[in-house]
Amino acid sequence: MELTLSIIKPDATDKNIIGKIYSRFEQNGFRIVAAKMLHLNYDLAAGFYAIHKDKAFYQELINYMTSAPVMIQVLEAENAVAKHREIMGATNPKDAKEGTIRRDFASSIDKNAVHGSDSIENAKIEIAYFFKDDEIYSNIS
Ligand code: IDP
Ligand code: MG
Repeated sequence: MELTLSIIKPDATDKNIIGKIYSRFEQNGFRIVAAKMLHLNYDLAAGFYAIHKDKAFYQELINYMTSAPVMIQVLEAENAVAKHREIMGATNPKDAKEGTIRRDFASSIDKNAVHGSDSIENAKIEIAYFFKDDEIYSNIS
C-alpha cells in the first residue's frame, strides 16, 4: 500500500464538483485517509510549487492556486502515486485520455482541476507539507 497527495484545485471547487471527483477516487479503489479545505495564501502556494519557480507560468500558477479554496487529501491504495496520475490524466486536458478526471472536468492546461504527486518521494514531501502524522488515518506511514 502507498499514499499520495491530491488537491482539488480552485476551478473544480468553484464548479462545485468535489463530490464528483471524490467518487472517482472511491470508484478506483482509493481510500481518503486525510482531508482539509484551505484557501492557500501566497507563501503556502509558492512553497508547495517551489519546484516550478523558474517556469514562465509560475506567477500565474500561484495566482490561480490562491484564487479560491482548494480541497486537499491523502489517498491510500496499492500503487497510489502512479494509479492516481493515471486517473487524473495528462496535465493538458486536451491530451488527457477519455474517462480521466482532467478530460472530464478540466477546462485548460492552467485550470486543470486536480494535482497529484508525481513520485513516491514527492508524495512523502507533499503529504508532510499539509498534514501532521496524527491527521492521517492510515496504518501505513
Ligand atoms: P502536473 O500537475 O500534471 O504534475 P506540472 O508540470 O507539475 O503538471 O505543472 C504543475 C501545474 O502548473 C499544472 O498542473 C498546471 O496547473 C500548471 N501548468 C503547467 N504547465 C503550464 C503551462 O504551460 N501554462 C500554464 N500553467 C501550466
Ligand atoms: Mg507536477
